[in-house]
Amino acid sequence: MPRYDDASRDALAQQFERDGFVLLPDHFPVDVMHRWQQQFAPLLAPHIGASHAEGGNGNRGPGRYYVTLPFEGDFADPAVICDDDIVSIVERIAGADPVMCQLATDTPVQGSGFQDWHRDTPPLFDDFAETPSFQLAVNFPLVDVDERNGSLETTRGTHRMSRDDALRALEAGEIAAERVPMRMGDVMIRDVRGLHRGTPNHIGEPRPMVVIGYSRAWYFRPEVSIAVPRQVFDALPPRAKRLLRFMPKVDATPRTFDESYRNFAY
Ligand SMILES: O=C(O)CCC(=O)C(=O)O
Repeated sequence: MPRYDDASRDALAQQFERDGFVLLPDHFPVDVMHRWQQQFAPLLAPHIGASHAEGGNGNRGPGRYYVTLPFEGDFADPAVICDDDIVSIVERIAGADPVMCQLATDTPVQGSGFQDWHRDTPPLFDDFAETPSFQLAVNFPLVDVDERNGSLETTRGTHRMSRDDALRALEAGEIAAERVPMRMGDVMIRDVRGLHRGTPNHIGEPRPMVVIGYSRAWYFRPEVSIAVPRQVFDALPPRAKRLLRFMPKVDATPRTFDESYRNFAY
């Protein structure tokens, strides 16, 4: 059931334009998030096990793991991946007919530290940082998140600044660093050019944060993709099929993924 009318969606899109991110509190039912959490735990476990054997280095730095979700079952639930409020806000920000191109998780565990401040993508053009938004991340946590277990730290307005200008402004105290606590069910929509960093998880429980990537209709991200089993695709509603139109269709859900996606250079 949509929770926002057109005027509220417009207001959220305007807030996004200003800040580079927007929060939708209590958006997804908590029982749905619990189901995702339960199904995610066995997918994370082998990564932690393997990295423990190698000294605890995750594929995103110490104690930090990027894990792709298989596109099936709850992870392919149209009520989540093409939620009407979210897609309508994404369309207001990134134009009509967007694409969905990423379904994964970021999980710091105990032993993780502060990441370097970064953006997740370079600007479209060199020396011209201020284009409208073209790549968005929709984030939602599978546990309650606060300063104990690694809330995202971010900045407002830096999605429309060059990385160097944003770093300079942050260092000069002209813009503030802001921790974003989130509860299960909360959703954040953010421009991935906003300067941000992961923070340490100090407790013994992993802190999974789902990331769904949506981009402008014409934008292709070779570094990520979603392998969509044909059977799952065929059962999706038209809007979800449209979002996934450029994603590879496969006979069976892959069980291993290339998790080498990196972004620290930006
Ligand atoms: O997990 C987080 O809170 C942030 C992770 C992040 O920004 C990254 O790995 O690029």
